[in-house]
Amino acid sequence: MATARVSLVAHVTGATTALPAKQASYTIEIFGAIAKAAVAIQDELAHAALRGRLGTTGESNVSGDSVKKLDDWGHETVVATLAASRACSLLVSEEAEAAVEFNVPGLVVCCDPVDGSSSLDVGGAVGTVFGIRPERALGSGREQIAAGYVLYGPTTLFVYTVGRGVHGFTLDREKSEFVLTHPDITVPKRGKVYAINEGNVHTWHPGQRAFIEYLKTPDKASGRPYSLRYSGAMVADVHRILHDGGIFMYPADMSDPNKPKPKLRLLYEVAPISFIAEQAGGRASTGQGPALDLIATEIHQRASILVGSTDDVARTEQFYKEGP
Ligand code: AFP
Repeated sequence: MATARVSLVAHVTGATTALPAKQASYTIEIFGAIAKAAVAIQDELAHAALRGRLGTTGESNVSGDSVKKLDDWGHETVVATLAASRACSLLVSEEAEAAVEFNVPGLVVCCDPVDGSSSLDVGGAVGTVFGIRPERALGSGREQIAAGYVLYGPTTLFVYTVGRGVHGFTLDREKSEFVLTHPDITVPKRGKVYAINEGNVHTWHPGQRAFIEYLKTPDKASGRPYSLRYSGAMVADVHRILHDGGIFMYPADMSDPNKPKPKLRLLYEVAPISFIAEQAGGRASTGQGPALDLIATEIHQRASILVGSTDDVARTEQFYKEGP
């Protein structure tokens, strides 16, 4: 028997029945808007070299990263579709120093429109990441009512949670519609893959260094060594981990132990990915505790993240606690 075709918006509508009515309808509209932006972004990515959309704009964003033309274009696209949804009151975007106000009642969206920019000019996989919050951008990650990411690779995948599991949808390009293909994504309890920018090893906490050494040390009984897979685009790396298990890490630079310097952004990278990981039965930590418990006090705040299989994240925390 052929299975029924379930669209993203139909699925979100079914999954948001427990939310207050207004919140549910805003959430559905926002998912529709982000899906529309994602369809446009995947098309622009596919044709970027032909449309003169590779390279940089010459500007830097608030994080000091040089802005790629596609970063800018992705931001404008998300702004336009959210504005048209009339369901988003405020957008925090990696590409805008101040939050964008839409002057309508609605929910707050925190978004990195095109994450993994270093892969753009080489045709690598990149993503869109977002979290949705009820009233304010700042506060704990546990205030999020929804989160998701879009992975632009050989196929375009939309993965989301509203606190009722994690579900994945593949873009049917002919119909410009996301269709359910990966229901109930569950992270294996333990994996065989780690993802980290190992070039930064000399800046890590000693426990972090010892953990990576542990993963690389052969031991048949515990399935070591692990394999390293790292693309430089969090969505692509985390998606692999959610699927196959293992751990993605972006620890803080601890060159000055009194001034840890994390890199990833809390509101539109760490918090949404942590919500998704927990909902998929995995774990997300800062090394000291659950990443979702972090309280954002600034919109472009940065945070560390260790995310993936519960056993692998728990073991990293143990190394942080006990050291080498
Ligand atoms: P952008 O936000 O500039 O696109 O950077 C990507 C990213 O935030 C995340 O997606 C990657 O995992 C990480 O940075 C890669 O950083 P390194 O290049 O330092 O490994």
